Amino acid sequence: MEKRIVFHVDFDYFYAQCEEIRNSKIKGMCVVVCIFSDRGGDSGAVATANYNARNFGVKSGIPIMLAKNKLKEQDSIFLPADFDYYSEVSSKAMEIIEKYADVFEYVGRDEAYLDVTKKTDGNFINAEHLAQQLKNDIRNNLKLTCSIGITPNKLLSKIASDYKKPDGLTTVKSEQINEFLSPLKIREIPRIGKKTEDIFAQMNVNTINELKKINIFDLNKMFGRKTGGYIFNSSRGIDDEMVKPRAPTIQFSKITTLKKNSKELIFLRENIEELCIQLNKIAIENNKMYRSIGIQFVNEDLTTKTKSKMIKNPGNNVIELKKIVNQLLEEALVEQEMLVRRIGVRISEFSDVEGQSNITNYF
Ligand code: DCP
Ligand code: CA
Ligand code: CA
Repeated sequence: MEKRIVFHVDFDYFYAQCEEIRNSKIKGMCVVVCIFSDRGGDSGAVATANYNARNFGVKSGIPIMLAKNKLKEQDSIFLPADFDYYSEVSSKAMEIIEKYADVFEYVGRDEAYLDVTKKTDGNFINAEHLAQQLKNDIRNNLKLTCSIGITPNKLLSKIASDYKKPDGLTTVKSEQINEFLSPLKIREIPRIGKKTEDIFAQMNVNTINELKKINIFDLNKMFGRKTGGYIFNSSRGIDDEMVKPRAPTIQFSKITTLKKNSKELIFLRENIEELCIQLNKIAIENNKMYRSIGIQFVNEDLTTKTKSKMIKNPGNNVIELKKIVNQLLEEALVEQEMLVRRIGVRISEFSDVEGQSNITNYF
């Protein structure tokens, strides 16, 4: 296979950094973004935390209660996750990033792969300059920092972007692959989780260098041919997977928990029309017109129901939005037996409003 240069871009402590962007006053504090469960109080889990908070052992997935305990002596702030806002920041950043790629592959809200082989003439010095420009571009426009791995393939770039965080830039050329991988914990290999790590730990295999000493036949015996082959290749930095063109499917949505559970048209209409106003405002602020409109119920038993509709011409007129949403609401209420607990609206299938910049005018 021909030599390639691939970037993996990953935004640093993403949700928590988004919160710092909209309120710079919290920047020196321990910032913890929480997903509160519906049970109220402090029940729920930490989505992510900034690096100040991580110093005290706060990380993704731990109970909010535990995080509060770890930070009780610190200057800290606990915020509820605001997914719509993080999606907005993400789509602005992705719009900037994709311009740097020959091929752009969106992976999720906070990461993407870029094939930059042509743009850089396959030269790693050019690639480092390009990556630095990319970092500057999103920092200047959005105040967002990211970490980038620059290597000959997706696997290595994913590991490299995680190597020096936050605000990192790590290059691994073909001839450096061995020395880069050898000392790393096997857990650094994507898809090797705690279970696999434990299996190897029992065999006294902890680093990638040690992993490389196990031959392919034994790996196949332990994990089957597919996973065995993956582990064998990964520990040697081998990965032929191409960067595939993939754009984010962006959408904006608003959802609210109703004051009381209900399936009464008038009450639901009042609530959903308020969401239409907020959502349409976001579309206008982002210079977006939409073609797809949808509504969602979260029922009292937490099951969901959705209805959506495509309109002929892209638009962002709030009266039109309310009209369609009301139609969808009436349709959804036919045969609705359960009471509705949360109600939401979503818009997608965007096109840009011509003639205006839609990146820099938001913050
Ligand atoms: N996330 C979550 N729950 C998890 C893990 C992650 O809700 N258990 C969310 C919050 C993160 C985002 O996904 O901000 C991206 O996840 P990352 O694993 O990339 O972690 P961060 O971006 O927060 O931190 P960093 O990349 O700096 O390590
Ligand atoms: Ca991240
Ligand atoms: Ca990530």
